[in-house]
Amino acid sequence: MTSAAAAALAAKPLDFPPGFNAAVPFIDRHLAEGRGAKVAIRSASGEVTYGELAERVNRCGNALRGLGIEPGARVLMIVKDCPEFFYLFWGAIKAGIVPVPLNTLLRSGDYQYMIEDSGCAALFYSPEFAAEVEPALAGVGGKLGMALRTEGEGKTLRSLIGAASAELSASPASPTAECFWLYSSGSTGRPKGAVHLHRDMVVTSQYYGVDTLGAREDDVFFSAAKLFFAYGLGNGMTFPLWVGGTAVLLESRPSPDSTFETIIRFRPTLYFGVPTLYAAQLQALDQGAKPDLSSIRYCVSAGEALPAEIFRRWKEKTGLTILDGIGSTEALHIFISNSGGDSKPGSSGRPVVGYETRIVDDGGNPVPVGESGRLHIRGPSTAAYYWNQPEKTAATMLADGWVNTGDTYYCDADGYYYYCGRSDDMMKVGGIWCSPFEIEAKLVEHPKVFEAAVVGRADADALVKPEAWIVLAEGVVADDGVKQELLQHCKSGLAPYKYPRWIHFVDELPKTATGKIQRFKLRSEAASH
Ligand code: 3UK
Repeated sequence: MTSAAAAALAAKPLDFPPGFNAAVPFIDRHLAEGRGAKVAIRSASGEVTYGELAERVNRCGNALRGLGIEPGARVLMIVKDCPEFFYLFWGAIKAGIVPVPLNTLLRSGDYQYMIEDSGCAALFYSPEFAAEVEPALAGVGGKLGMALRTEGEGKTLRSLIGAASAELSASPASPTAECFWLYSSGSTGRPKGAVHLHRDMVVTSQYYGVDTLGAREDDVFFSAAKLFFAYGLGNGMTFPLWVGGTAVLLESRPSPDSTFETIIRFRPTLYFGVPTLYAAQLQALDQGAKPDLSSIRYCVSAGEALPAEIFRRWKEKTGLTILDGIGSTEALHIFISNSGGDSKPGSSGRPVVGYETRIVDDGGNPVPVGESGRLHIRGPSTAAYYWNQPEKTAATMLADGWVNTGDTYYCDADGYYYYCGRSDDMMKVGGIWCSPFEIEAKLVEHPKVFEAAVVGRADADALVKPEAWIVLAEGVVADDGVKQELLQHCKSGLAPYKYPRWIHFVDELPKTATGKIQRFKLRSEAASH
């Protein structure tokens, strides 16, 4: 039997009662199970018990209905990691409304696109993001029914929650009814809304959270990856709510300082990071930081491949094991993973229970063990489709429930999976999607740029970052001043993680006879630098 088949076999069937609404097991169940007084959420601004959480979710669901938002309508969330994120997400779901958390690092143009694409009924945002959100609201004009800040002066989500009724019965749904969306970026074109179902969070919480990671009721979860990522949404919200544990939230940007402070103060038992952050934290440790990490049972990494060297140095410095696993927005969470008793540094691990995997060649035929090919996965948490994108849906969501991950992988004789790269031009920067074409488009917008090509280059920690090769416009002199000007141009117009870390000025770009940029030549050029 292949390891994939064995894993799928080991999965316990999940039980969904008639009319199943995901808010019932994640929120309401804890009252029935006597956890009302237990702390569900802990952050610098205080604590929220399971009892308070359930009540505020009800109030929020009623507030949304009171605003005239109909069941099935989408509400966009541009919300920092705070208790209101929970109230809004679960209040919507319980009321039959579809929440759509968005990346809070994006720019107004991205938000304007998502408002129009989703056809949402409302948008809620933390005041911190007003500078990018409000121009988007102005840009869509009358097309959006309503936008409200979560907190602050006047009418806000918080004031509405305070005034709404505390009683709400869950809107009847089903395991395969539409529940929430998450946007995922593509290499060309705009982000796609992946439509997830009511069962999906149950599947990821049980099969990865409990059965693979070993999460339990006495765990305290801290995810440096934000709740708006599928990764953070699981780590920092659905896993703790599934096992009746405690979620620790950090509102601000996850830096080595802020994450160490949070760990010292709240003593999490499970910590979730991305490779770039582990690398930065290691640097802080090398420079003398001595945080008490003794509360942590396991560290988890996902979003991009964890270099074996970071795994090794972290273990040496902290004594802690980082469990690398690959997940995706489409699968909702991790589907191939290392685990406590079963890990191989440098690999993504083995398939998570409940998921099947196959590695195929360009013709769709399985490749022999040890050979690389395209990774396809199948499991009960994958998105049903991309909103409004039948072609992209068909290219990714294949026949019989298989999903094309877009990743190239090989599997060794022991059943461990190794990441070899993407089959498109997309790159992960700090665990977040980054399209080279988007950075190129921003660069050529600048009058001093004639042509630009962006490729991924590995930094000293073996983590990929964007590198730009630029042909300047006629008569422009290549000097440090132009470099700074172009960097500033990128930083002000793109999400903050998308600027090129290296800029090279060249006389021309390598091209094919038909004028296509030969990125592979730039990549090998980069490798020889
Ligand atoms: C890449 C990895 C190698 C890979 C995610 C955990 O990253 C998540 O979702 P996204 O939709 O990106 C998916 C893509 O990211 N990737 C993620 N993890 C790894 N590559 N090793 C890894 N460990 O290209 C994949 O196709 O942003 C991660 C849980 C939920 C998630 N959504």
